[in-house]
Amino acid sequence: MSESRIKAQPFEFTFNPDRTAVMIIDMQRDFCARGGFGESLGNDVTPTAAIIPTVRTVLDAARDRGMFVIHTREGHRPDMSDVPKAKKRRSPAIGEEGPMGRILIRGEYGHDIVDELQPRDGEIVLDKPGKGAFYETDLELILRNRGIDSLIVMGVTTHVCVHTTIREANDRGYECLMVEDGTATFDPRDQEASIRMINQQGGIFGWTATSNEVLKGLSN
Ligand code: TIU
Repeated sequence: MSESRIKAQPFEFTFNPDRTAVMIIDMQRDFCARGGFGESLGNDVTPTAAIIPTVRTVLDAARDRGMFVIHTREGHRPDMSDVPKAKKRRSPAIGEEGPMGRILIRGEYGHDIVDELQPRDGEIVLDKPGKGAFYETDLELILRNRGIDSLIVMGVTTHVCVHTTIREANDRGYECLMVEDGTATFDPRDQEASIRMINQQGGIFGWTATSNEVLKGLSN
């Protein structure tokens, strides 16, 4: 397949859809629904829940295009043997019982992806213990085996798991585009800064674009 183009910041993003993965970061109930990990940290989940329809629209366009799709989930083993003490100290709710099950624990209702964005057969679901999707996962192997060189990234939260993943990917040589309105922070003040931090300095970590521009690029 030939090269596609997306109007983006700081300049046009060109990509080959056959070598591009759409990554959806941590669109879990724990971050998008009441009573989960996000709320346990003192946040309002309204902004993270609000992007679900936009993420779904871009995801469906990528599916129609036959692109490779990866969903990530932040979480830990039920015995919590993979939770660093330092993480538990500053996120004490991890492992505690909540209205959606034990917070941020694999297999619990709250840990799973929201209904609207449930993975389909053939899509990768990647469980990660940290904020970045490369740390202690087989993501790099999966991308290499599939010949992926570019990532279109959506999900939550922009400044935490989305940024960490894009920064890890950028250092590994992947070209990343972050969908501006397909990502969200709990505090809206952090969203604008997060977008600027990706596309500043000539695209120091990659590109950003609106979902409208991404949809145009996926359809041409
Ligand atoms: N706290 C916060 O903003 N985010 C996280 O802890 N994890 C993710 O971003 N997924």
